[in-house]
Amino acid sequence: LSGKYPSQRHFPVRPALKSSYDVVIIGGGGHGLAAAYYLAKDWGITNVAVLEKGYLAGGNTARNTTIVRSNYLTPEGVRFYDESRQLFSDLSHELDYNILYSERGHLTLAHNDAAMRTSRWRAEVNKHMGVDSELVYPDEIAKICPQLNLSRDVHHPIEGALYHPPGAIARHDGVAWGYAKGATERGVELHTHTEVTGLKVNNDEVTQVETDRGTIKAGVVLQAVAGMSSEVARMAGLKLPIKTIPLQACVSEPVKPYLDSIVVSGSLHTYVSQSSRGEMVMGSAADPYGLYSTRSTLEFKEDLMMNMLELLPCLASLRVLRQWAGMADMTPDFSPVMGETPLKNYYIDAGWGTWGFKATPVSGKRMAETIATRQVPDLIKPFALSRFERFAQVGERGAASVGH
Ligand code: FAD
Ligand code: PYC
Repeated sequence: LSGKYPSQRHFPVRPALKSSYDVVIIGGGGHGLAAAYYLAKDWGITNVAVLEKGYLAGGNTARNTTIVRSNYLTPEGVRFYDESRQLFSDLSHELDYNILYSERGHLTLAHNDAAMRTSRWRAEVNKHMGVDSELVYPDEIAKICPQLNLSRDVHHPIEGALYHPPGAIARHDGVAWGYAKGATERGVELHTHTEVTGLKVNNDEVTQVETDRGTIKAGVVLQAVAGMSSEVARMAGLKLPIKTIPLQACVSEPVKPYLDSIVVSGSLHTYVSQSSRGEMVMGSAADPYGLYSTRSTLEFKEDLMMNMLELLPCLASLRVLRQWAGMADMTPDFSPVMGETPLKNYYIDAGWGTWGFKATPVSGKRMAETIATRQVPDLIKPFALSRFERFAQVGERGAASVGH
């Protein structure tokens, strides 16, 4: 590693903070970094600073279970997440960075009539929108995922499933690092360990961004801070319909490739996939209380394993290697908040709750377009903050993989 990058392999050393930028992005997670990348690449806007209070992408991007799918419930949601899935499938090539994108097939198990009905509903909406999803029954499930326990002699027998062949996983850090590398190579400045502590507002515009390294001016500000969305928006005088709730996950010790499919049971509050390095990546329902904390609990692990072992008894002898939590910014309709705010130069990318990793490419691309053109693209118009005043919610609760 010679002269150009003396102490870091992928990224330039953190520069001094300038007094002003055309665009300031608050939050150096996948979404903020993707927006910076597309601003530079698609629109030639490179006088951009990404401000990240911790280390690069150490928030929910580092903590998620990397499931990518577009089997949503509403046409607005399906269209949006499918654009992201398509961007994901070519992202290693786009970024010249291997994100280990791996199509596995995604099974959402149904254990009762209500879940079968929602699965059928999702399958029909998906097919209508050109997305590959189908309702399958136990004989087909046995062929897709022979590891599953399809016995009727359990608490909650599997009645069927929504099968979504393009469902995939990816290397979460790789996605953030690839976008960061692509952005900095084009001139974007990355300021890690730089916390935004205040926002000065004058005449419906943000005039100054205060940080623990000094104050800067910005032509446009984008907030992309996930679990801290309400707190940062409050600095700009905005109140969001968002509640922050911890979501926990864990991984097992790594084993040889064993489980191809991504398996989700909303009713049993359990999901699992096997990562490219062999760990079983497992999660459960969101914690039952709002909290700004990334501590993890024994209760989570016990509840998860109780149900997991009913679905996949073969995992019984695996040991848990790591456990952690992230902070999910939950909206009432389980859809994101994207686009304009009542402030003229302040844009928002929030409300990603338990579902936003899969949206990293599309949110970055479409928020960059919004900032560059000052026009909200049709694709993200349904997710405007103003929908909560217009009674125009985009209800995706039935397609959230984890219970809430
Ligand atoms: P983040 O990666 O959290 O980035 C926001 C950044 O803002 C953070 O790095 C934070 O440090 C920074 N920040 C906050 N405040 C400030 C400040 N004042 N100044 C400067 N910086 C600040 N989604 C899926 O699609 N599929 C999944 O399988 C999935 N599984 C999940 C599992 C778990 C356990 C969790 C917690 C979430 C999961 N999600 C999943 C949701 C997904 O992780 C998030 O929606 C997504 O990562 C949000 O990305 P982001 O870039 O907006 O946020
Ligand atoms: O959105 O698919 C998802 C998901 C799975 C686990 C957490 N989120």
